[in-house]
Amino acid sequence: MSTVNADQTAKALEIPFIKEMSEITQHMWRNGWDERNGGNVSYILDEAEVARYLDINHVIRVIEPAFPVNELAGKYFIVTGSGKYFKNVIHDPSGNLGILRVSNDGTKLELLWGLDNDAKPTSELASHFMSHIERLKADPNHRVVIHNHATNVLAMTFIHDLDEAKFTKTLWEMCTECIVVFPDGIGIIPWMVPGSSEIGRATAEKMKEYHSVIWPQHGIFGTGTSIDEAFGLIETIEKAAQIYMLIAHHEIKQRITERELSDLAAAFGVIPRPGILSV
Ligand code: 2HA
Ligand code: ZN
Repeated sequence: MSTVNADQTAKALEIPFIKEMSEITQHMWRNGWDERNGGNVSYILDEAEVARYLDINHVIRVIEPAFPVNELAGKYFIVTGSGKYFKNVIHDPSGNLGILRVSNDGTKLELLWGLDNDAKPTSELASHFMSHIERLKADPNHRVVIHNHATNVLAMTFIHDLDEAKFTKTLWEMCTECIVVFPDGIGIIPWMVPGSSEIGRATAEKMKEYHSVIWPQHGIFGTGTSIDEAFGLIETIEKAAQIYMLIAHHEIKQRITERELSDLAAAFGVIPRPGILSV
Protein backbone atom coordinates (compact mmCIF):
# COMPACT_ATOMS: atom_id res chain seq x y z
CA MET A 1 0.00 0.00 0.00
CA SER A 2 1.27 3.49 -0.80
CA THR A 3 1.72 5.93 2.04
CA VAL A 4 -0.42 9.01 1.72
CA ASN A 5 1.64 12.19 1.95
CA ALA A 6 -0.29 14.65 4.12
CA ASP A 7 1.49 17.71 2.68
CA GLN A 8 0.75 16.63 -0.88
CA THR A 9 -2.90 16.03 0.02
CA ALA A 10 -3.20 19.46 1.66
CA LYS A 11 -1.64 21.10 -1.42
CA ALA A 12 -3.88 19.20 -3.83
CA LEU A 13 -6.96 20.25 -1.86
CA GLU A 14 -6.00 23.91 -2.42
CA ILE A 15 -6.75 23.41 -6.14
CA PRO A 16 -10.46 24.29 -6.51
CA PHE A 17 -11.54 21.51 -8.89
CA ILE A 18 -9.62 18.82 -6.93
CA LYS A 19 -11.24 20.08 -3.72
CA GLU A 20 -14.67 20.06 -5.34
CA MET A 21 -14.24 16.45 -6.59
CA SER A 22 -12.89 15.33 -3.20
CA GLU A 23 -15.76 16.94 -1.32
CA ILE A 24 -18.55 15.73 -3.59
CA THR A 25 -17.30 12.12 -3.60
CA GLN A 26 -17.10 12.21 0.21
CA HIS A 27 -20.59 13.65 0.35
CA MET A 28 -22.03 10.94 -1.89
CA TRP A 29 -20.30 8.22 0.15
CA ARG A 30 -21.80 9.66 3.34
CA ASN A 31 -25.21 9.57 1.66
CA GLY A 32 -24.70 5.82 1.25
CA TRP A 33 -24.80 6.05 -2.53
CA ASP A 34 -21.25 4.84 -3.19
CA GLU A 35 -20.51 1.67 -1.30
CA ARG A 36 -17.06 0.16 -1.87
CA ASN A 37 -15.85 1.38 -5.30
CA GLY A 38 -19.34 2.27 -6.51
CA GLY A 39 -19.84 5.44 -8.53
CA ASN A 40 -17.70 7.61 -10.77
CA VAL A 41 -17.43 11.28 -11.70
CA SER A 42 -15.94 13.13 -14.68
CA TYR A 43 -15.73 16.90 -14.96
CA ILE A 44 -14.61 18.96 -17.98
CA LEU A 45 -12.07 21.64 -17.07
CA ASP A 46 -10.93 24.71 -19.01
CA GLU A 47 -7.34 24.64 -20.24
CA ALA A 48 -6.66 27.99 -18.56
CA GLU A 49 -8.14 26.72 -15.30
CA VAL A 50 -5.81 23.68 -15.33
CA ALA A 51 -2.77 25.72 -16.47
CA ARG A 52 -3.17 27.99 -13.44
CA TYR A 53 -2.23 25.07 -11.17
CA LEU A 54 -0.43 22.43 -13.27
CA ASP A 55 2.22 22.26 -16.00
CA ILE A 56 0.04 21.26 -18.94
CA ASN A 57 3.15 20.47 -21.02
CA HIS A 58 4.24 17.76 -18.62
CA VAL A 59 2.52 14.48 -19.51
CA ILE A 60 3.14 11.91 -16.75
CA ARG A 61 1.78 8.91 -18.62
CA VAL A 62 -0.18 8.10 -21.76
CA ILE A 63 -3.29 5.93 -21.39
CA GLU A 64 -5.03 4.16 -24.28
CA PRO A 65 -8.81 4.66 -24.23
CA ALA A 66 -10.99 1.70 -25.29
CA PHE A 67 -12.10 3.68 -28.34
CA PRO A 68 -11.07 6.97 -30.02
CA VAL A 69 -12.93 10.10 -28.89
CA ASN A 70 -12.25 12.67 -31.62
CA GLU A 71 -15.21 14.75 -30.45
CA LEU A 72 -13.40 15.40 -27.14
CA ALA A 73 -9.92 16.07 -28.62
CA GLY A 74 -7.95 18.60 -26.58
CA LYS A 75 -10.44 18.58 -23.70
CA TYR A 76 -9.31 18.37 -20.07
CA PHE A 77 -11.06 16.19 -17.49
CA ILE A 78 -10.76 15.41 -13.83
CA VAL A 79 -12.03 11.86 -13.27
CA THR A 80 -12.31 9.30 -10.48
CA GLY A 81 -10.05 6.25 -10.75
CA SER A 82 -11.13 2.70 -11.59
CA GLY A 83 -11.73 0.55 -8.51
CA LYS A 84 -11.24 3.53 -6.17
CA TYR A 85 -13.42 4.10 -3.13
CA PHE A 86 -15.22 7.47 -2.84
CA LYS A 87 -14.67 7.17 0.92
CA ASN A 88 -10.91 7.59 0.39
CA VAL A 89 -10.70 10.42 -2.18
CA ILE A 90 -10.51 13.31 0.30
CA HIS A 91 -7.64 11.66 2.19
CA ASP A 92 -5.63 10.86 -0.95
CA PRO A 93 -6.80 12.87 -3.98
CA SER A 94 -3.87 11.99 -6.25
CA GLY A 95 -4.26 8.27 -5.55
CA ASN A 96 -7.95 8.27 -6.40
CA LEU A 97 -8.45 11.03 -8.99
CA GLY A 98 -6.71 11.92 -12.25
CA ILE A 99 -6.48 14.93 -14.54
CA LEU A 100 -6.37 13.92 -18.19
CA ARG A 101 -6.28 15.59 -21.58
CA VAL A 102 -7.62 13.86 -24.66
CA SER A 103 -4.84 14.04 -27.30
CA ASN A 104 -5.36 16.25 -30.33
CA ASP A 105 -6.10 13.23 -32.54
CA GLY A 106 -8.54 11.81 -29.96
CA THR A 107 -6.71 8.46 -29.66
CA LYS A 108 -4.83 8.88 -26.36
CA LEU A 109 -5.39 10.14 -22.84
CA GLU A 110 -2.52 12.26 -21.52
CA LEU A 111 -2.27 12.04 -17.73
CA LEU A 112 -1.22 15.39 -16.20
CA TRP A 113 -1.81 14.70 -12.50
CA GLY A 114 -2.90 11.92 -10.14
CA LEU A 115 -3.88 8.28 -10.77
CA ASP A 116 -0.81 7.37 -8.69
CA ASN A 117 0.66 3.88 -8.82
CA ASP A 118 -0.52 3.18 -12.36
CA ALA A 119 -4.21 3.57 -11.53
CA LYS A 120 -6.65 3.76 -14.43
CA PRO A 121 -9.54 6.15 -15.10
CA THR A 122 -13.04 5.00 -14.10
CA SER A 123 -14.31 1.68 -15.46
CA GLU A 124 -17.32 3.60 -16.80
CA LEU A 125 -15.20 5.91 -18.96
CA ALA A 126 -17.13 4.82 -22.09
CA SER A 127 -20.46 5.91 -20.60
CA HIS A 128 -18.94 9.14 -19.33
CA PHE A 129 -17.18 10.12 -22.57
CA MET A 130 -20.12 9.18 -24.79
CA SER A 131 -22.50 11.06 -22.48
CA HIS A 132 -20.25 14.15 -22.50
CA ILE A 133 -20.26 14.09 -26.31
CA GLU A 134 -24.07 14.06 -26.47
CA ARG A 135 -24.66 16.57 -23.66
CA LEU A 136 -22.15 19.01 -25.24
CA LYS A 137 -24.14 18.84 -28.48
CA ALA A 138 -27.29 19.69 -26.51
CA ASP A 139 -25.64 22.36 -24.32
CA PRO A 140 -22.17 23.85 -24.95
CA ASN A 141 -21.95 24.77 -21.23
CA HIS A 142 -22.31 21.13 -20.13
CA ARG A 143 -19.37 19.95 -17.95
CA VAL A 144 -20.20 17.20 -15.46
CA VAL A 145 -21.29 13.55 -15.48
CA ILE A 146 -21.92 11.84 -12.13
CA HIS A 147 -22.82 8.17 -11.69
CA ASN A 148 -23.77 6.72 -8.32
CA HIS A 149 -25.91 4.05 -6.70
CA ALA A 150 -28.58 6.34 -5.19
CA THR A 151 -30.41 3.98 -2.83
CA ASN A 152 -34.08 4.77 -3.37
CA VAL A 153 -33.76 5.24 -7.14
CA LEU A 154 -32.27 1.77 -7.26
CA ALA A 155 -35.01 0.35 -5.01
CA MET A 156 -37.73 1.96 -7.09
CA THR A 157 -36.51 0.18 -10.25
CA PHE A 158 -37.62 -3.12 -8.67
CA ILE A 159 -41.22 -2.14 -8.06
CA HIS A 160 -42.12 0.60 -10.56
CA ASP A 161 -42.87 0.18 -14.25
CA LEU A 162 -39.70 1.14 -16.17
CA ASP A 163 -41.62 3.08 -18.83
CA GLU A 164 -39.89 6.50 -18.96
CA ALA A 165 -43.09 8.57 -19.10
CA LYS A 166 -44.71 6.68 -16.20
CA PHE A 167 -41.52 6.75 -14.11
CA THR A 168 -41.05 10.48 -14.74
CA LYS A 169 -44.67 11.27 -13.88
CA THR A 170 -44.45 9.34 -10.61
CA LEU A 171 -41.30 11.26 -9.63
CA TRP A 172 -42.87 14.62 -10.54
CA GLU A 173 -45.80 13.73 -8.28
CA MET A 174 -43.59 13.01 -5.27
CA CYS A 175 -42.22 16.52 -4.52
CA THR A 176 -43.55 19.87 -5.68
CA GLU A 177 -40.24 21.09 -7.12
CA CYS A 178 -39.41 17.99 -9.19
CA ILE A 179 -41.09 19.13 -12.41
CA VAL A 180 -39.16 22.40 -12.17
CA VAL A 181 -35.80 20.65 -11.62
CA PHE A 182 -36.22 17.99 -14.33
CA PRO A 183 -38.96 19.05 -16.77
CA ASP A 184 -37.17 16.95 -19.43
CA GLY A 185 -37.90 13.80 -17.38
CA ILE A 186 -35.75 10.73 -16.82
CA GLY A 187 -34.29 8.37 -19.42
CA ILE A 188 -34.15 4.66 -18.60
CA ILE A 189 -32.12 1.98 -20.37
CA PRO A 190 -32.68 -1.78 -20.04
CA TRP A 191 -30.52 -3.72 -17.55
CA MET A 192 -27.07 -4.13 -19.11
CA VAL A 193 -23.59 -5.26 -18.08
CA PRO A 194 -21.77 -2.20 -16.67
CA GLY A 195 -18.37 -0.98 -17.83
CA SER A 196 -18.97 -1.82 -21.49
CA SER A 197 -19.07 0.32 -24.63
CA GLU A 198 -22.62 -1.03 -25.23
CA ILE A 199 -23.97 0.44 -22.00
CA GLY A 200 -22.07 3.63 -22.87
CA ARG A 201 -23.80 3.87 -26.24
CA ALA A 202 -27.25 3.16 -24.75
CA THR A 203 -26.72 5.77 -22.00
CA ALA A 204 -25.44 8.40 -24.43
CA GLU A 205 -28.38 7.78 -26.78
CA LYS A 206 -30.68 8.78 -23.89
CA MET A 207 -28.46 11.76 -23.06
CA LYS A 208 -29.49 13.33 -26.39
CA GLU A 209 -32.83 14.07 -24.72
CA TYR A 210 -32.38 13.73 -20.97
CA HIS A 211 -30.04 15.19 -18.33
CA SER A 212 -30.43 12.04 -16.25
CA VAL A 213 -30.49 8.33 -17.06
CA ILE A 214 -31.37 5.41 -14.78
CA TRP A 215 -29.66 2.05 -14.97
CA PRO A 216 -32.23 -0.40 -13.51
CA GLN A 217 -31.12 -2.33 -10.42
CA HIS A 218 -27.82 -0.42 -10.57
CA GLY A 219 -27.97 3.37 -10.23
CA ILE A 220 -28.25 6.73 -11.91
CA PHE A 221 -26.36 9.13 -14.18
CA GLY A 222 -26.83 12.86 -13.69
CA THR A 223 -25.32 15.62 -15.81
CA GLY A 224 -25.03 19.39 -15.61
CA THR A 225 -23.01 22.53 -16.18
CA SER A 226 -21.41 22.22 -12.73
CA ILE A 227 -20.87 19.68 -9.97
CA ASP A 228 -23.64 21.42 -8.00
CA GLU A 229 -26.10 21.12 -10.86
CA ALA A 230 -25.38 17.45 -11.68
CA PHE A 231 -25.37 16.50 -8.00
CA GLY A 232 -28.47 18.60 -7.27
CA LEU A 233 -30.33 16.80 -10.05
CA ILE A 234 -29.49 13.37 -8.63
CA GLU A 235 -30.30 14.58 -5.11
CA THR A 236 -33.75 15.76 -6.23
CA ILE A 237 -34.52 12.54 -8.12
CA GLU A 238 -33.33 10.47 -5.17
CA LYS A 239 -35.49 12.52 -2.78
CA ALA A 240 -38.56 11.88 -4.96
CA ALA A 241 -37.70 8.17 -5.12
CA GLN A 242 -37.35 8.13 -1.33
CA ILE A 243 -40.82 9.61 -0.90
CA TYR A 244 -42.15 7.00 -3.32
CA MET A 245 -40.55 4.20 -1.31
CA LEU A 246 -41.85 5.68 1.96
CA ILE A 247 -45.44 5.89 0.77
CA ALA A 248 -45.47 2.75 -1.41
CA HIS A 249 -47.24 0.61 1.18
CA HIS A 250 -49.64 3.26 2.41
CA GLU A 251 -53.05 4.50 1.38
CA ILE A 252 -52.73 7.77 -0.57
CA LYS A 253 -55.21 10.34 0.75
CA GLN A 254 -54.16 13.32 -1.37
CA ARG A 255 -51.68 14.01 -4.14
CA ILE A 256 -50.41 16.69 -6.52
CA THR A 257 -52.81 16.61 -9.45
CA GLU A 258 -51.90 16.81 -13.13
CA ARG A 259 -53.52 20.23 -13.24
CA GLU A 260 -51.31 21.39 -10.37
CA LEU A 261 -48.20 19.99 -12.10
CA SER A 262 -49.12 21.99 -15.23
CA ASP A 263 -49.70 25.10 -13.13
CA LEU A 264 -46.31 24.63 -11.47
CA ALA A 265 -44.54 24.31 -14.83
CA ALA A 266 -46.26 27.46 -16.11
CA ALA A 267 -45.46 29.41 -12.94
CA PHE A 268 -41.76 28.48 -13.13
CA GLY A 269 -41.49 28.90 -16.90
CA VAL A 270 -40.50 25.30 -17.72
CA ILE A 271 -41.92 23.09 -20.46
CA PRO A 272 -42.71 19.57 -19.24
CA ARG A 273 -41.71 16.79 -21.65
CA PRO A 274 -44.73 16.28 -23.91
CA GLY A 275 -46.72 13.07 -23.56
CA ILE A 276 -46.56 12.80 -19.76
CA LEU A 277 -49.29 15.14 -18.50
CA SER A 278 -52.73 14.98 -20.08
CA VAL A 279 -53.73 18.52 -19.07
O1 2HA B 1 -17.74 0.36 -9.63
O2 2HA B 1 -20.25 2.12 -10.15
O3 2HA B 1 -20.82 1.05 -12.49
C1 2HA B 1 -18.00 1.55 -10.22
C2 2HA B 1 -19.37 1.53 -10.72
C3 2HA B 1 -19.61 0.74 -11.93
ZN1 ZN C 1 -22.22 1.76 -10.80
